[in-house]
Amino acid sequence: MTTKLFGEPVQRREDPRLLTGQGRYVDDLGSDALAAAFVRSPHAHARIVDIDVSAALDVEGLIAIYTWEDLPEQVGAPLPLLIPHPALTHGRTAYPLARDTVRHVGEPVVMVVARDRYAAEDACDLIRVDYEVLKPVVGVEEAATGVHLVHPDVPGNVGAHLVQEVPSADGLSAAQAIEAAPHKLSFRLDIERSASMPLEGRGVYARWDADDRSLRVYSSTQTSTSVRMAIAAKLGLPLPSVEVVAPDVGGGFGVKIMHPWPEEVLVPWAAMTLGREVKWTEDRREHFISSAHERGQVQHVTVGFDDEGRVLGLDVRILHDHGAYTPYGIIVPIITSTQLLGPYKIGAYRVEFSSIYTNTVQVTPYRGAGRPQGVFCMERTMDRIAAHLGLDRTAVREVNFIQPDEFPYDQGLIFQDGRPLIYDSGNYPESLRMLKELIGWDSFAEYRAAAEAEGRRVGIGIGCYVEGTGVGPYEGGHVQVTSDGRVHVSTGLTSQGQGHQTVFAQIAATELGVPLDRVSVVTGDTRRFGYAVGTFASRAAVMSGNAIALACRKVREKALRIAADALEADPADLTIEDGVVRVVGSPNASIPLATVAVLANPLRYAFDEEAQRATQFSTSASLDKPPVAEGDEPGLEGRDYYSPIRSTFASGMHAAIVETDPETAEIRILRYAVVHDCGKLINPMIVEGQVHGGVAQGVGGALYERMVYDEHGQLLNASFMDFLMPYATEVPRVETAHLETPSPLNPLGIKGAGEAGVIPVAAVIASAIEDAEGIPITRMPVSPSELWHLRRTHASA
Ligand code: MCN
Repeated sequence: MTTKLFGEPVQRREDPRLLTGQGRYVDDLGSDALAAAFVRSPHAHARIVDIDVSAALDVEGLIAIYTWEDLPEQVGAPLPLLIPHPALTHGRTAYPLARDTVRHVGEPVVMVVARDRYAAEDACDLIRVDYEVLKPVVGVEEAATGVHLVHPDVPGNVGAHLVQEVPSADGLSAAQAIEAAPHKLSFRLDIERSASMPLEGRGVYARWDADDRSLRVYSSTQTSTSVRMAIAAKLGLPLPSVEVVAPDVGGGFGVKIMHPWPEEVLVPWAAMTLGREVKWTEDRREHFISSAHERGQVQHVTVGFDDEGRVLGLDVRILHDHGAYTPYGIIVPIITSTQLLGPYKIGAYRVEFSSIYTNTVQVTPYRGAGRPQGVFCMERTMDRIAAHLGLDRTAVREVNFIQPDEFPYDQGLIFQDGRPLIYDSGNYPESLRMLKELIGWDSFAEYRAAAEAEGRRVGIGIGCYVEGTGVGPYEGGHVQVTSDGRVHVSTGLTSQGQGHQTVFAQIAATELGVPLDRVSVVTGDTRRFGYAVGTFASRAAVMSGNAIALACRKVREKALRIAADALEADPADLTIEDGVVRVVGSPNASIPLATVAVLANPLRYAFDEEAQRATQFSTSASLDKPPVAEGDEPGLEGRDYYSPIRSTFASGMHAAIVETDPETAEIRILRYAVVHDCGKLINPMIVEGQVHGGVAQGVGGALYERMVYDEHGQLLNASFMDFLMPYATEVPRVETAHLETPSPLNPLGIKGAGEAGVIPVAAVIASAIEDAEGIPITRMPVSPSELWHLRRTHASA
């Protein structure tokens, strides 16, 4: 490798285009397409008695109205359950249009297609749906009583129940270890429901080509290949007749991994049925009430520990509010329960969760996916232990850390895919040392004293996490060098703003020894790459990054072989620099990679004179061989896949200093520090951006964002007027330091980074507020009015 771009803080190449309004999102396409709109349920739980569309038929510009009855069998069948699990004994998914019962406000009931969105919405307004309202089941604890049911055939509203138990080294169960421990504490910890709010909502635009019976679909998705497979299966089309393109996607944060969404089936089906282009663009209210939420867990913790704070036994019981359906299986509570232990090795562990149906929007993974809840549990527990023993909070963490020489470390737990949860590498004591230095942990007492002297109330908090990243099963990369010396990279997963155009180009440029501006990258287009999984679980860098590197290595090897032939040199003596293959130590012996690409194709189409001259002489050596040798292929291109045996574990630690107003209880974050370890960094600037974005979302989850349902299952704050998100004014400057412990599991030594920023924030802010106030913080988010009430309750207790 000579053109070393891996590891450099290269500016994001996609930004000038995106920041100057030249991005192309789904709604920018198909300006002549028909518009789809949906009649959605106003009730949380109701039986559909009758649907009367007659008044809507007169709307000018109306093209079609569809109810469930109008859908062909396969299109109208329930949507797939994407990740089954043996513990999910009662998995349920929705019909694309409600069949006879609606189970949350916002569930689609009727689809209207019209000349434009105005006409479509007018028609929706005139459609009358008669409902027999049923008792809504709201609130996970009420739902768990099973008195009223969301699905009549799911007893107790329990979709899944899972217990995992890891005994201590000396064979004690968690209950026995807790019983035998010198100290014991029990408490409850809640995280409220929230959701991802990408700037661009969901959207689908479909074009049917009647001549060759093919469908082109543009979807604002994180998983274009899976959407393609789902559409082909649902619509009964051969896979090659369906292409799905994710154009620019204005954020996803998990919500766009669900596939297919009802609209992703219905819009293409309508396009095919009507022989017209059809488009649907989600509005913000639809995003609130018809997409997906997450977080939303009640957690009961019992912990036993020794005098130094060493955890001897831990018992966690989780009630997970799954909403009305389980399209994504039980991945969220599985992640909470298996990654909750974080960087700690503890004595014995028992975790149990029940996944409970309620008449609310379904739950699917949102950035961090179950980890913020788990980290809240574990880190609040560490703080409680420290408070109980009168120890420094960092000392309690330190005594429980897995040590650097203990990797690979098996937590004894089984993940969603049935594989054991094994941490590959890390250095937690060093992370903590770096964090304490960065935030000034040891000198905080002086800062506090000075602040108190001014009548200010401040506190410091900490939170640690690990994150399994780069999950399989696979991802691929294709790399082609063309005769103009350009390098075209494609991979099937999609981009929503993570900077893949830049990092994948950095990898290819480094591997092939070409300048960055020679490399172009295509993601999320099934026309270019058909086999892929998608962008979620902080996997793109690990999965596609390594696949692209492996594909480049194939191309490099072929390029060196061809160049060695042409230069009459040994491939081992060759290097590629700035797009030119050179013989090391012979400055005049060189051949441009562009010419090598011409030589690689026996058709020999060279468009510039130098390449034409260079390619004329080299056929003679192969007179006794066919132009394309057996096992070879024409062209300078290669494809490879990366498929890991298990995830790699990124980790990090955050600390914050907060100030709480003694009178108004307003909470301000004064400083926020992050030490982050995602193995080898491809681009430190992009990773910092990812961490900053994650922290901003975490601040939202800690202080502002929550879904407020009333007892009727109505979402009371389904707009940006009422659902508070932090502005730049509420997000502190994030001070970041990187630690690099390479992953031994993949060729590039990298771990994921995309979710890390969000994971510990609620725990860290809770820790800091608790430190400032001296009041236990057990529920997040916490608002100033809640803090004010907590103060009063605490004072009177
Ligand atoms: N990176 C790096 N070096 C590493 C690891 C990562 O330079 N050692 C870079 C990657 O190359 C990539 C970025 O950091 O450009 C994030 O990498 P990765 O951890 O692989 O995450 P993904 O690219 O798979 O992105 C998914 C992740 C998830 S799960 C959510 S949710 C999320 C997130 O990314 N959604 C996002 N970040 C987002 N950022 C934006 N702008 N929009 C979203 O919707």
